[in-house]
Amino acid sequence: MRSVFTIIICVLLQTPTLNSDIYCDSENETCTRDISGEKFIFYDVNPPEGFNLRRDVYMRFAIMLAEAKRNGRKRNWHLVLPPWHNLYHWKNDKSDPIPWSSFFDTVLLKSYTSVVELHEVFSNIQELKIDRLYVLQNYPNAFENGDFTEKWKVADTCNNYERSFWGYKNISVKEEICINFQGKISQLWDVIALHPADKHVMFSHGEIPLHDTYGTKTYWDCRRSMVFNKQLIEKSEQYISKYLNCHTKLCSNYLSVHWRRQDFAQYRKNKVPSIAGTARQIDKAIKNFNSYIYKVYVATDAPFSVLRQLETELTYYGYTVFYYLPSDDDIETFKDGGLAIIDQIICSHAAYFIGTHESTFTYRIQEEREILGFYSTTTFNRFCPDKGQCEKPSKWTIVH
Ligand code: GFB
Repeated sequence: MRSVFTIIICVLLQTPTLNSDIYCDSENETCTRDISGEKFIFYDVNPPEGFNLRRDVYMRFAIMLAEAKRNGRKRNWHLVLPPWHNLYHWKNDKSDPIPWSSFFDTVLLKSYTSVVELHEVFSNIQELKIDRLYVLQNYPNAFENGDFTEKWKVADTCNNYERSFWGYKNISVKEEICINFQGKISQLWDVIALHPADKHVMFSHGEIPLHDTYGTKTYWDCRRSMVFNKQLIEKSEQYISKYLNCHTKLCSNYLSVHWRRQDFAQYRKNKVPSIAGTARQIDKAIKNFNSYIYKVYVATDAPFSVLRQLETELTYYGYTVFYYLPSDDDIETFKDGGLAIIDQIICSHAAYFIGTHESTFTYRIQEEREILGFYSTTTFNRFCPDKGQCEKPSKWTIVH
């Protein structure tokens, strides 16, 4: 009788907030816990990882939260968007942490699941003490006994982890726990359950947990909510309209390429083409696809002198080459991250696209084109090395 009474009280206590994932257990005395408290997941990513892998890591966390909420759980949990700070590839943006709104439409991100910018967390508090920082680390041998199994455990030894907290000096941690982790991200809920009263939980090395499911409708629902912000879209559309003379979303009059160089050209020489080989492949693709196309948009991280060499080669074939040359104002306004996004948007709208094998920058363009509705044959194309094998690109088509 006493336990039925306790359950009723607990239900009454919880109903008005509609905001708790705490299930009152009649057998223990936890019913008095604060059920109105909001809870936050923070995460960060291995410092050398670039912008476009980080976008995927975000999706893993966002989907983990959205799926739990879809099942009626974790209603008072929010995901904190880690500011963009000190990214290895962004040579000009090393100073202040950049909020997600500088790149994305955060209203749409929030419509997918409950996400907040870090500065929003600070709108209520001066100082943040994270209850538990879980430092995720790989198992020394992922394929123990020949199998990759899902597992995690509190680790006996901790790898070196340098806390930076995106440059914020008013963030600290009460306790740090190292976790060997392998497999799906939803296992993190079990890690969180180690300390159910925690309100601020952080995971470092957020890139280690994997998607529960990749390329499914769930994946694409989240992906579709990652829309670039209005200014970046407008800037890109102005360029497409003014220079490429296309005034619709699905352009028919230019080909685009993502020509990843830098570390790819240096360390993956046998996977990327030479400059002359690149021009040859572009020419071949245009002749096969639509020989009336004569405009080629090049997005690249190559030094300008190398880009000019590609331009010379393509001009020799009779093509007009376009690339986005930011003004000083553009650099100031959009920063390295925004300028790269402008390149991605312009590539997304082209009649035909060729990307760089195993570049996440290319993958995100391919996803954008799937969302726009291009035929997949115009999207999943890659540059091949001049000689040797050229694996087919993986093809992740949209699921509605
Ligand atoms: O996004 P990202 O990590 O993709 O590329 P990958 C690295 C960064 O290089 C981008 C710049 O975020 C941009 O800042 N970048 C690359 C570009 N391509 C372009 C481009 O066409 N235009 C402009 N404006 N900028 C990963 C790396 O790169 O590849 C890892 O992050 C590692 O560190 C791995 O090197 C092999 O997947 O291409």
